[in-house]
Amino acid sequence: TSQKIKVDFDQSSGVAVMHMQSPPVNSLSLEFLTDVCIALEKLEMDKSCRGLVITSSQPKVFSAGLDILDMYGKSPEHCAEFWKAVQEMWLKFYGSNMITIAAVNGSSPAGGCLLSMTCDYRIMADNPRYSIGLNETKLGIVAPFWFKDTMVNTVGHRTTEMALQLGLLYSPAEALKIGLVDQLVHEDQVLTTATETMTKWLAIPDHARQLTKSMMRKPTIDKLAANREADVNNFVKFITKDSIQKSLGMYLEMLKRRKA
Ligand code: CO8
Repeated sequence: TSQKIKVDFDQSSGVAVMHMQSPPVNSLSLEFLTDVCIALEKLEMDKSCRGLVITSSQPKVFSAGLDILDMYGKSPEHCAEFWKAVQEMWLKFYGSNMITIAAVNGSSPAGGCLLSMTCDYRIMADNPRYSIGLNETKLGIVAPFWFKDTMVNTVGHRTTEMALQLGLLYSPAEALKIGLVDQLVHEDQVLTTATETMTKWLAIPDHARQLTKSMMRKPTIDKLAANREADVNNFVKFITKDSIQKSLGMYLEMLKRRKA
């Protein structure tokens, strides 16, 4: 695998830990998404690997979501390639046969939140400085239907409707309350708690658990799988609009200003 992803696989437990280490904020660029997918595919094919914990090596951030620079000032062809990679990541994680646990050890906006929601269980650091949610509308963009469906499947329809319209980013305590994350622990304990939780999930026979997971998720997955091309076309048409490009440009400016 690439240097931006470190995978530690423990043969004896059958559990792999995927560390995202793409500085500064693990933004999901085309290159990074491709690497993540290759790493996941390898683990998926290894029958001895039953569980996967995904976490961040970056301080304070799990993932900043999709790399805005892959959507800003890029050709329609590039945007299409990028979006296919985003779809691929979601399809692979949401449909994984492995037990997947997100060790959310930092902020996790937008695509970062999506990635964590594809997992079977989420443990977040209880640091009130961190936030998680689908904040797309705040960037002037719209979370596509499969982002929405994933959130509905996680926290229900009404909560998703408000969260998406307002582009809400939740504190860990709020995220726990609405069920966007399953458990909060101290920052130092996120990864060890994930490993402990994994033990509980590993005790369930794989075939029964996998069929159950598939039963819950298949309708959502099938919806995108049957409409990938149309979804790419929608994205490209939307994201390359002048007005949308302008919104993204302003958002990037805001990120820089906030820093100064
Ligand atoms: N993409 C590209 N660059 C980013 C991103 C990003 N998502 N996030 C941060 N960066 C950059 C910053 O601009 C900054 O760059 P530079 O050093 O050149 O100034 C650098 O990364 C470090 O960022 P910060 O200084 O802000 O780091 P902090 O540790 O202070 O904060 C955060 C970390 C909280 C993650 C903060 O960076 C943040 O809020 N980032 C923006 C997150 C965000 O809103 N992401 C949304 C992306 S859109 C998405 O994922 C789904 C899109 C669905 C598309 C649907 C269209 C139809």
